[in-house]
Amino acid sequence: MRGIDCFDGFFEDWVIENNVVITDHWHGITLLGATNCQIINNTVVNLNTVRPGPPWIQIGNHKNGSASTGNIVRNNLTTDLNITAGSSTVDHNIKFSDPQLHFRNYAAHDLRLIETSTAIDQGSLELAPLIDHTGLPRPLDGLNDGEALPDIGAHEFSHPEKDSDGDGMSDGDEAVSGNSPSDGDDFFEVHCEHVANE
Ligand SMILES: [Ca+2]
Ligand SMILES: [Ca+2]
Ligand SMILES: [Ca+2]
Repeated sequence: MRGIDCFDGFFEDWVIENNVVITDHWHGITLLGATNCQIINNTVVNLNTVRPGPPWIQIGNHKNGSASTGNIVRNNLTTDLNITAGSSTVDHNIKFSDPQLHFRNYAAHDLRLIETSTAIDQGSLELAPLIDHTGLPRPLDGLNDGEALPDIGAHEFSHPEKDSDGDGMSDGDEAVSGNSPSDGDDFFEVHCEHVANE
């Protein structure tokens, strides 16, 4: 089965961001005939190791041979890239083969990043979406080194100790509880009141 695959361009000014594509075909995200499109902060992984695949992010010529121009492919975590020369600005992408190096539970399709992933804080701020695939704010300081930068891929890592908004809850805990790690007025607390018997 193919992913986000569009073969009959021209596609103009499309923004494809924050998608998680898990497929057993070459076409993870494909635009054939693209003008000024943006493919940013997506995660594209292989469903299995059987051919066809592994899946790629592709920008190629229109099927009539006309060139694609002015596109941007950035901050993507993908098993392959297939970008026709001259069609696109291509930067801050990671091409990987071993999913165990990046994802919490690849077998169960939980593609949130693990703390040791080299994708954390390695993205470009330029045109990066301000939330991730799950709605978490982006960028977060996933390395806890004082600099909040976007991660590569669809998911932003929330550090288990970093407290970006200073509300007493770590980014990691806020991601679990469903609070915002960038809003100091949004946090989770339990109030216990002692009621004495009279
Ligand atoms: Ca980050
Ligand atoms: Ca916090
Ligand atoms: Ca908060």
